[in-house]
Amino acid sequence: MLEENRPMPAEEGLDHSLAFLKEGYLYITNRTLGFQSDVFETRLLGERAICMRGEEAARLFYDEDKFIRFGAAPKRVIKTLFGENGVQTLDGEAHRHRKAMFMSLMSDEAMQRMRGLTRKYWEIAAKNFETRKEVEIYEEAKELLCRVACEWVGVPLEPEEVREKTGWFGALFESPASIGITYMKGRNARTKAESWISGLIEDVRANRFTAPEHSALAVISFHRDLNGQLLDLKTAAVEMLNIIRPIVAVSIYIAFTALAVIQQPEEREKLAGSDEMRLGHFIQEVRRFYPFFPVTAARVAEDFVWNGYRFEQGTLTMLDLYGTNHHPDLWDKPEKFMPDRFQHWRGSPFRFIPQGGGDHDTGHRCAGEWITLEIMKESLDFLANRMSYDVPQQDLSYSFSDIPSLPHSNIVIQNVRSV
Ligand code: HEM
Ligand code: MYR
Repeated sequence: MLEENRPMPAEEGLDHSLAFLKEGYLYITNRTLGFQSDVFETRLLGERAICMRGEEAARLFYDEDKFIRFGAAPKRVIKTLFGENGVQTLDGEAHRHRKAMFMSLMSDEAMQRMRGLTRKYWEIAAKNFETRKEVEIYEEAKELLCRVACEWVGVPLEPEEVREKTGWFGALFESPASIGITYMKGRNARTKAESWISGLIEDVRANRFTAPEHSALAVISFHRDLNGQLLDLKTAAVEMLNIIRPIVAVSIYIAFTALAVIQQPEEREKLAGSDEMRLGHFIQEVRRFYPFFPVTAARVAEDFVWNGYRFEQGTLTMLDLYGTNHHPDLWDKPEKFMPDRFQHWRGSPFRFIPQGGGDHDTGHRCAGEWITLEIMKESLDFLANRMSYDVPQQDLSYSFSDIPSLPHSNIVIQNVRSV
């Protein structure tokens, strides 16, 4: 029986932001175990905060009548990862309208183009790897995806620019949960990247540069908001970066995919025929198993009671994505890497949420989830089937405190040969 109003399990103390940074991906899980509750209250970033995990919590979190995004993302995340006034911060009609702009870019043809571009740049990269003693998969994947991303969105990129631009995009997603130099690199990268892309959008609008038809550059440059106005230049640049940056960030998944290929020889064998379904199950398990996007944040829209717990208007609320993907009630042997679990998986918008849950069009679920799958399947085929290589002794561990996490060695391979 649920009482009408029961106290939410609560962590005492003035602030637990440091514990959050220290325990990282496991901070929420650790407390749900202690409290024996998938929802608890704490204090983070100087305010009261509710943390939740699991399918029912996710269903609640994505109820737009109950939670909004305005003012939810921490300032440091806005200043590095997201940018100001981007789609992540919008609610209601304004959100749907902006989100439709993103989803209009995700046609079947656009998916196939992404797959083809990923293959093209992996083929070039693999040839290049053959000429080198060893390469770091993570660093190479970032550069490769920087080329893929720019070509896919219609942004011209000269070969000599690749290193600099890759550095900017990487800094945007490597910095949001860091302090000191790493964080400052993220801030600087945002200033530079926004200014570069704003210039390009200005050129497109003034007809000095023709964006490829149907490209993200064309669509975003000429998108009109609900009042019929073009986006201001900065916001348009923020939204361009909301596509380019996360494509480059798939490099983190590629590093973890490489780790799984190295550590799971029996699973790798099953990929030998490059069967699309097998590749698909493997990368789904990579997205479920490895820590990447830890939590997403919203604020309570209006007071309500859920399972007897009071949610007060304005309260910061974090949904644990990693913890939901490892929830023992939702997954058989959650801490084992088992791609075959996806063979009979029936799908659910709130159980498997590495890139957010709910609906792509109406909610805040990741706009790039499908292109992520295409990039990952093609990259997995290269890592498992289309290159041979040696794996020297190195530190393949990864930390649950580093956000985002990454295998410590960045995955070094040697003697690469195309097969
Ligand atoms: C939103 C994860 C790749 C574009 C999100 C959210 C997560 C996420 C967790 C927020 C969900 C929420 O707050 O409810 C990831 C991960 C990726 C990835 C782990 C792997 C690298 C991509 C790609 C794109 C993309 C390739 C390219 C278009 C977006 C956009 C949003 C978003 C535009 C905002 C959606 C909204 O607020 O409505 N992503 N994403 N992401 N993602 Fe991704
Ligand atoms: C992207 O670039 O959007 C995709 C992946 C970036 C992951 C970076 C991990 C740090 C996230 C901290 C987020 C806290 C949100 C409230």
